[in-house]
Amino acid sequence: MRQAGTALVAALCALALPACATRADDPPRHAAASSAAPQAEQRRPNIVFIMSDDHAYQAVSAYGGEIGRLAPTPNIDRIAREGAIFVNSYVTNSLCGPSRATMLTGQFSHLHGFTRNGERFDNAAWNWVREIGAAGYQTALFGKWHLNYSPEGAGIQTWKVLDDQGKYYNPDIITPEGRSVVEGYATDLVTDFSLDWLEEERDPDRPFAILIHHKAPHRNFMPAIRHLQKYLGTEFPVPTNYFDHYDGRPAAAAQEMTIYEDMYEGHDLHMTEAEGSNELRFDRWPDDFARMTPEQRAAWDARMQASNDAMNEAGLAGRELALWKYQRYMKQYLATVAAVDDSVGRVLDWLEANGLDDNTIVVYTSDQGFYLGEHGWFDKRFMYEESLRTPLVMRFPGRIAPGTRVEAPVQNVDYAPTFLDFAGLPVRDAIQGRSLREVVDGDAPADWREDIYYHYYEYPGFHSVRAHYGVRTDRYKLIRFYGDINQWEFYDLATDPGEMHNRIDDPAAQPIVARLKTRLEALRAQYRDSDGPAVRDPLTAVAKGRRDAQAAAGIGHHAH
Ligand code: SGN
Ligand code: CA
Repeated sequence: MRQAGTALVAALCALALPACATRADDPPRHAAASSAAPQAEQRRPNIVFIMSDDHAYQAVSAYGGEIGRLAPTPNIDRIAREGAIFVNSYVTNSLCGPSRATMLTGQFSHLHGFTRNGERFDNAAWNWVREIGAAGYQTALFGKWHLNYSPEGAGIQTWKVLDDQGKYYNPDIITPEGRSVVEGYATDLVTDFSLDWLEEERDPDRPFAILIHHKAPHRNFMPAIRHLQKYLGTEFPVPTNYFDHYDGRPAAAAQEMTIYEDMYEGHDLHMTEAEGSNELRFDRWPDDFARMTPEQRAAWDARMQASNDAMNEAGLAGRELALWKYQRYMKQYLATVAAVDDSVGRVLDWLEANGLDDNTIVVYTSDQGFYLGEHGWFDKRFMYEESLRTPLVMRFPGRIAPGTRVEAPVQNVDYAPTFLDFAGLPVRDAIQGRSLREVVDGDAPADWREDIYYHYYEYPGFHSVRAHYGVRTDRYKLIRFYGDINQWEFYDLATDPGEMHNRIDDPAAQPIVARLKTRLEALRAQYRDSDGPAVRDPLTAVAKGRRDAQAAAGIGHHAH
């Protein structure tokens, strides 16, 4: 695979791809990596694992959608152009804490035990960062942790984290020394912490793994001052199912996550009370704005006032107001993404300027996907496409050919084994995912998975999304919602990509539905999530998950 990859790089460079052209002055680098194989192979790669929070793949221009065209992410795209883009990248449970715990452990929620936000991750449990640290890597984490108060005891050597969800302006920062408010914009601060560590604290003679985990573009969508007006004049395309009827989908009908009704007008949409006033409308958590300095707030108001005044003057209602809210949401959300993309650019530039880009794996992903108005929603949780998918791009010069498109279905359960594998460490049995090294040449091995398993638990909870689990193949999706709703759903994504028609009762679909039900049971058994009755009582499932996680992680064998 290695040789094939190198040959492909050479072939692509011969075609003068832009990514290669910028390196024309330094042609032997990739070639040298293979001819000097014995030495190069011993040089363990650095790992830069960048993750944002709630970044929809629809808002990453490398994925080619219309939003990306209007609000491009050139630096994230650079990773894809110089490496691989995973076009079928999914999560196992579309929620922050469970996803992060999955990325750390390589296990589904029911095994690591963190099934819903508000759980507490056991920092003593096995995770890949501690493992590669023990094998000689320097490890550091900056930004969002959100698994419990801090990473204390998780075996990450250096860390500086946001408190809980993190605040956009002047966030509380927790370090081993304590907690303090640091003035600045969260995305920029997390980048500064990361670059400072790389520049000043890192031992240049040892490989490193740095986790740069942003708060943005998570709710309440507050952009940096420099980006506040970036999209104010841009009209974004309204999803065709923005005004969804939810017919045949009782769980979708019962959620509380519509842009038109469930977003807080002040807190999330930054709308003001009246023309000429800067007082925010309903603001569920006033601290996000109250903690701005007077200068920051004045700069904010100066840039937002005209738009807010125009809105108040227009006196919109009903459908018009719902459409206005969609546009305001997109403007603010995408402006927070702009700072994340700036951050990625700063990190890539730093690697290049320090000659580290060749021997460093750079990964960009999000903890899950997000709705950008599809079905009328923001937030995530559902197994419907936009939140099930998560962006994933990866660069590793000489090992991943520029412009690689990975079609194989991958999941966040695969990240831990990937990092171990690239670091030259064995993958342990308790890990349920597989190393992405097997698919980054664009050619999946014959025994690679063909479908993916998903399980969401957090109900009752924010946004009232019922617990559900399901299977997605390359074409079909079968979901079972359970708890106070017992509902199966079936979609043919080839004919109904927007998942508007639940065909579970369609006679023509029955042979496929039957096949998928069998397949779903097989997956539940394979991943050991086969405790059927637990689905009636999510709390029991959590307790079982904890027990299984401890057994799987072999707790008791590891001294921490
Ligand atoms: C907060 C948000 C919710 C969001 C959860 C989970 N409300 O509670 O809208 O679903 O986080 O997000 S907020 O107004 O406090 O931001 S997650 O990314 O942590 O899973
Ligand atoms: Ca999230």
